Amino acid sequence: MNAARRGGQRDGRLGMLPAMTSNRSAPSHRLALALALLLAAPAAAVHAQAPAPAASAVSPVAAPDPAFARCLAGLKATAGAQGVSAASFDRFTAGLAPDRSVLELLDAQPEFTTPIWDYLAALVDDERVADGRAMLARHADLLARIEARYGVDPATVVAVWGVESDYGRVFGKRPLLVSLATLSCEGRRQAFFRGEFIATLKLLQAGDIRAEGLTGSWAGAFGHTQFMPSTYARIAVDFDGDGRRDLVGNIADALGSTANYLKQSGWRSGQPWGFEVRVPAGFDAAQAGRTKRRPLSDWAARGVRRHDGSPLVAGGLVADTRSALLLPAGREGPAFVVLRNYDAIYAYNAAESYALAIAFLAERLRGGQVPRAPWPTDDPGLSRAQRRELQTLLLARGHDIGEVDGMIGTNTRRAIQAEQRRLGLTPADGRAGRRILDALSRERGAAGGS
Ligand SMILES: [Ca+2]
Repeated sequence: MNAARRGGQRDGRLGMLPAMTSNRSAPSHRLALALALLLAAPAAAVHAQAPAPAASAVSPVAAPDPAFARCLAGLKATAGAQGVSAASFDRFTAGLAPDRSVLELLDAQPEFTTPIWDYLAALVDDERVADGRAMLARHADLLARIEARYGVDPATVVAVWGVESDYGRVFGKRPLLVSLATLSCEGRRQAFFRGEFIATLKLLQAGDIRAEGLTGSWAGAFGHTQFMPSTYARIAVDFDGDGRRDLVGNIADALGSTANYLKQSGWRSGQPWGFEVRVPAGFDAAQAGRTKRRPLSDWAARGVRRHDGSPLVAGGLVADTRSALLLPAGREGPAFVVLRNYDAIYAYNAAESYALAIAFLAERLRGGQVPRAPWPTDDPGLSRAQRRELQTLLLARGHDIGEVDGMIGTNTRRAIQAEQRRLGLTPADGRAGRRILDALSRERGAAGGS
């Protein structure tokens, strides 16, 4: 559902800022929010000192802004042709002024890359598992009705919710219409964002959502499920039957719509997303990849086994079940065979790290554990609790990193880098990993004991 987020990630490394993809051609979605949560206050902080984008020669102080006003007038005509009344348009755009900081985000290049194990350590941590189990219990009846209608199991639906908005805690802070109007009138994706802006106006006019306090990610994903507006228009359902499709204020609608999205993306009821496997010595890594699909029996013939040693073709799966093999961190890391339901999750947000986070979180919500094989690193990633612990240690060392929020932003990275240099740790890359956390913890423990 969201179209705009998620960084392109290859070879187990994740770009920090989203590449834009079309919602239509690739029903992708919104991971920017998750990324922003994890990786930092990315852009605003990172690019605060960047030169102003060349495109905006206009003053950011938007008193009378004739170019923007002309653009809005054009949008009014286009929206009118699509059924948005003049009265609605005027009402929802009254006083609208551009916020050009979103243009910097649109053009931002990733400043850091993040290993997949860092991404997963924060998205699938003990807190999110505990919170998710609480949600499974609290909404058990609702989730059972959703499963009955769409065939998607409760753990998967709740896992998407947990990754998208931390179970409704984080919707994005930017006024939605401001961001979308700005991106509709300036920058390099105007045609795409005009569609999203008009889709938002239609949702407002229909009464599905309310304009007051409507916020989202800088690129326009919003609500519990972080759908882009056009995805919302296409996929959202009024699950509680009150006449509105409300993915901002109504959990039943939000979770029902998540399940509807997965169903529309080809979800197979009763099938797993996939499972962890072992590949034989000498396995050709070039065979791996989500789109290199083969019958399950082909992988078995190549010596691939489930991680527990049992055969691939089992548990309701048949020899010609379509499947692909993933090596998210290369041959030295965990391996997975994935099925159609993995593709359905991937459709929600086209990033491998994102789809794996959903799959792994769902697995843990069911009481399982994945992956069992270790990631190929001697400096593992940190949970959000560990990130907060690291930030607390950095504050105690006198670094000005703002508040302890578990988000690794530019200031935290710089502080980590300074500490890595002081302690002689290499590489001094500013990455928040176990090694720097342990080193600072030990040091403080020793200081406290003396
Ligand atoms: Ca409703």
